[in-house]
Amino acid sequence: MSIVKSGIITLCGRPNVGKSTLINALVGEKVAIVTNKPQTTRNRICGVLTRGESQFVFVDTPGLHKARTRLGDYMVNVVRESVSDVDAVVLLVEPIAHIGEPERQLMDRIKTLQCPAVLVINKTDTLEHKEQLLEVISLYSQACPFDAVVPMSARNKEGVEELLQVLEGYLPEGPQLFPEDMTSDQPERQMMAEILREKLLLCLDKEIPHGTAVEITRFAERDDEVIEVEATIYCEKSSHKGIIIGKGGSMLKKVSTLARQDMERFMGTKVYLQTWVKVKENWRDNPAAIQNFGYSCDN
Ligand SMILES: Nc1nc2c(ncn2[C@@H]2O[C@H](COP(=O)(O)OP(=O)(O)OP(=O)(O)O)[C@@H](O)[C@H]2O)c(=O)[nH]1
Ligand SMILES: [Mg+2]
Repeated sequence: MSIVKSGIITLCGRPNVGKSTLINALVGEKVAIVTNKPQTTRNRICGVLTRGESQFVFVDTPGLHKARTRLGDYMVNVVRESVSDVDAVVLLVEPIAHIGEPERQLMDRIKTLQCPAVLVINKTDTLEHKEQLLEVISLYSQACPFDAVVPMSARNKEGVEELLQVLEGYLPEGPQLFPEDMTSDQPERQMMAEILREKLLLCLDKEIPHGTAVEITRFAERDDEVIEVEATIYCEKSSHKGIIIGKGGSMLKKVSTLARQDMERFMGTKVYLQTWVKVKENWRDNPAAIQNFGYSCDN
């Protein structure tokens, strides 16, 4: 079937609201890493869904927050650039009848755009009473003229089909933008780095995982189809390095094993992963380092 409708749809919202969970549910594959820690996503990531005559290009963005580092400034800038001239915008919110600063800022921005805007109230599985949902809907509807409101549980994949049907109605006529079988614009190398960063976020506490960056220094397929991946984990302090490596290397082993298993699932073949840990002091405030780790403004 040939594509007759296509469009770009940005997902935005505060950190940890479930944007990356939603993009994975929409695309039907894991294209973005998900953790229980805020500020997981650092870059703009495209997820592509092609079905019937339509092609959706979803843009996952970092959670809008008050930046405290230059990396944070970069992330906030990614949000600003992504919530712009697109075919539709989806604002994700928690199922709480309170409008916070990130929501206020994003709604101000959405009001200036000429495209349809959808409010997604996520995590409805956490609601005890249905009336709470009505309160949230009424509060946000008064604050911003949304074209549609979709309550959902992205994690349980409830409401995802409803959202797709709403968004399909907003897709303009347009050509195929990506190959039919493509689900993400992320190169495999970058996905490997993200998977490792996800495991660091999951396994480490406090500020340490937020100060890590991953560089893939080797990515090569051997004749026996095993993929060799070499990765360097950067952290901000030598005390952090010790924690990442752990007693007798136990933490690094745990993180690397979890990452390798996910990499193998993603690549559909065996992966041989080697990891190193290095210190790059306060890299999150160092523009050259930020750029070097792939967080550059023309990304
Ligand atoms: N209960 C519940 N939890 C959810 C739902 N959707 C996402 N989560 C959880 O919320 C947490 C954050 O999810 P992410 O998808 O990483 O959130 P995000 O908005 O991409 O976060 P940042 O990248 O940090 O901005 C994870 O622990 C998810 O499992 C949902 O529908 N219900
Ligand atoms: Mg995310």
